[in-house]
Amino acid sequence: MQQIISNALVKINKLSKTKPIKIISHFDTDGITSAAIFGRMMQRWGKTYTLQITRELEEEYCATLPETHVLIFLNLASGMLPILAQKKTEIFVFDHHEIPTQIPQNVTMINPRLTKSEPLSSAALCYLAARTLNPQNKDLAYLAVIGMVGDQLEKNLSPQYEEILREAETVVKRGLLLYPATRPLDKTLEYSSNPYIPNVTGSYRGVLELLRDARIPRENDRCKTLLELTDTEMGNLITAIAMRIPQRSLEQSLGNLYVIKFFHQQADARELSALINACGKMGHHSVALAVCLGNKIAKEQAERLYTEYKQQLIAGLKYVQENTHISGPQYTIINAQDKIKDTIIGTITSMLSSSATCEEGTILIGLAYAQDKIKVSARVAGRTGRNVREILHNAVIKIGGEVKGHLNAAGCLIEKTKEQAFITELQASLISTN
Ligand SMILES: [Mn+2]
Repeated sequence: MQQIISNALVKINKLSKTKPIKIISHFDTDGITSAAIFGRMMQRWGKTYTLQITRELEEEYCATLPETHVLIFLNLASGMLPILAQKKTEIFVFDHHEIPTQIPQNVTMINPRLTKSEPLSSAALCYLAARTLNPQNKDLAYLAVIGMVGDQLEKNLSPQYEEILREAETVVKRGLLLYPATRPLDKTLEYSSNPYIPNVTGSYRGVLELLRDARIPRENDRCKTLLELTDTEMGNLITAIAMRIPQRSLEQSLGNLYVIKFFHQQADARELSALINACGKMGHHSVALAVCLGNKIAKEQAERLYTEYKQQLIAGLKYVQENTHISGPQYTIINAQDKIKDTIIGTITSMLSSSATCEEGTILIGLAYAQDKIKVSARVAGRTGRNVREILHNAVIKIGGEVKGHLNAAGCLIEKTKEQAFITELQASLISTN
């Protein structure tokens, strides 16, 4: 990987002397942290560049990208190589997604899948590039940690990540994945939706009972944070929660907590990832980028967007709870129309499918209007091997639409005029695979 990165940097350096550079990155946490690292690296390198964050890399969007520029893609484009091949300019792709087709002549690919090396997020690739160029860029390691958490690559830590964590001076602690781990535990528990703990989430009295069961003492009239718990206290807390939620949710909620330095304070990388993700989802990409690079005003704006985003999620969950949906054997179709935003329908279906009340093997499909289209998100509860990508694929064959995603999480966009036709096809597809 190191050799591929070094070669790419040499090429970029050479090209930058005759051509302007345009960076295109994805709007999720990994994409935004990638852009922040790469942008700062370019700035310190003395290179000028323009940067664009995009939600999706569609053919139409690709057509708008100027051939007068060297194009650098971060956290996307591995799946779009045939389209990139048509662009008459040099292209670099720093990405970790699957490469389904041959790499065209004009594309330099920086992707860990090429070398069978360990999985790395795009932010980690960008960080390795930045570090190669200038040791001063080691101060950007915290962004690679946020990107890692954003892409959920933290469960099986590879040696490369161990090194990045050290360089970011990360505090790693095993335990319960409630966040932020830096906030007094009573508050974190009260607002915990993942895992959702019956009679504790949303109930301060329930929180106090749980804390009593777990024998977690108060200190100076303040509840300890997760980060401050001793190993015994952490163990007791997990036992007390295990009595209240199903085994499946508990297993998903155990792992490493990562605490990094951010704005001169200790901060939970998961919380920061959620904050950046929220800004991206709400369409405020420049706020998200500025937060990554330490802008104080942007941080305040981001906090407001994050709160608003969480409120939208809660309103969406409430809508789902209070309305009836199309359901059949082991499936539910939530046709939210304009009641839930297209940018959060995926998150809502994910949250519902991992909740304790959702039976293993159940398929959840959410539909939300996205201007003249409908955004469709499909998820399956648990790891049963039921293939939601295929189910969606079979449903859109007749009506049109490209399915993206994988076995247990997939999505697509369909024409709004095909709403009823799609639901009919979808039900047929669901029943035939059950
Ligand atoms: Mn990624």
